[in-house]
Amino acid sequence: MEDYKYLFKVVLIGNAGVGKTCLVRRFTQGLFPPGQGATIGVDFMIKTVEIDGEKVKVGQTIFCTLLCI
Ligand SMILES: Nc1nc2c(ncn2[C@@H]2O[C@H](COP(=O)(O)OP(=O)(O)OP(=O)(O)O)[C@@H](O)[C@H]2O)c(=O)[nH]1
Ligand SMILES: [Mg+2]
Repeated sequence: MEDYKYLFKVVLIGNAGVGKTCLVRRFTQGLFPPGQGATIGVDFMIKTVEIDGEKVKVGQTIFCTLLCI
């Protein structure tokens, strides 16, 4: 059994270049990546936080660029 009580799956969608990857990396890794390149397709990042003594996993964050032809 995994070591968390709650799991939140977040889907982050937005126009290209609005800062989705930077926002998620700031949240999960605590850094603002310089020169962040465009994401092709989807990416996943996970972070576990503790709220009121309970472990909460914020995971399977998906951010993608939708290419419209
Ligand atoms: N000034 C400023 N620039 C930002 C901010 N967030 C992101 N950027 C810049 O905006 C550009 C795009 O950021 P990304 O996080 O790659 O944007 P994205 O939405 O993931 O882009 P795609 O993967 O192409 O869809 C990068 O050059 C970042 O450095 C912000 O809060 N302030
Ligand atoms: Mg991106």
